[in-house]
Amino acid sequence: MIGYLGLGSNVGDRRAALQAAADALAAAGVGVLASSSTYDTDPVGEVLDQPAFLNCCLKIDTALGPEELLDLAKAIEAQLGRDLEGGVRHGPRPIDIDLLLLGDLAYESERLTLPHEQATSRRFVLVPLLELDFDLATPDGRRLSEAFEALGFEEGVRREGDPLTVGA
Ligand code: PH2
Ligand code: MG
Ligand code: MG
Repeated sequence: MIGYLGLGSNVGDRRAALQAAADALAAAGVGVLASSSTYDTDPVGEVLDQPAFLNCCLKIDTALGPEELLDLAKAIEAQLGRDLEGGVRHGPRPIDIDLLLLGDLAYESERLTLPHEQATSRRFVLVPLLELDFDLATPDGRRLSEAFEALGFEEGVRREGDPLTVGA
């Protein structure tokens, strides 16, 4: 199934952390088909007083179901040094791997909602997602480009650098 992941980092060498996450996903058997450019983004949400993030999105191909893919994402976050117990919720983190879209799946469990709420509400997610595929839509047919258009411009999102290296 084709899916889209959001990667973020705002501690340490941000680009190295995003690349390490993409490499770890591929090493675990996830097909990493494409990366967006990387974007330097203003923190949004509950904790605003923290360093700027580096964000990008990956297009993936996987046979894993949503819960298995989430388990893998959490394992890679832990492997890359994210303190799963002590960290401030929504606070600074060396790596964050979020499941944004997985095929046409609308899915809800205690720990996961697909599509991810941020896939239609946050510029730091929508800019890289639309760079990868401008025709993306949610399972109910809502075009992400229209969700993007409805947002204001308050959330700063600046292109930082080239896409991550994938499929090498
Ligand atoms: N992630 C958050 C909270 N706020 N802001 C930006 N710009 N980028 C993020 O990845 C991000 C955030 C929680 O995961
Ligand atoms: Mg996140
Ligand atoms: Mg997360």
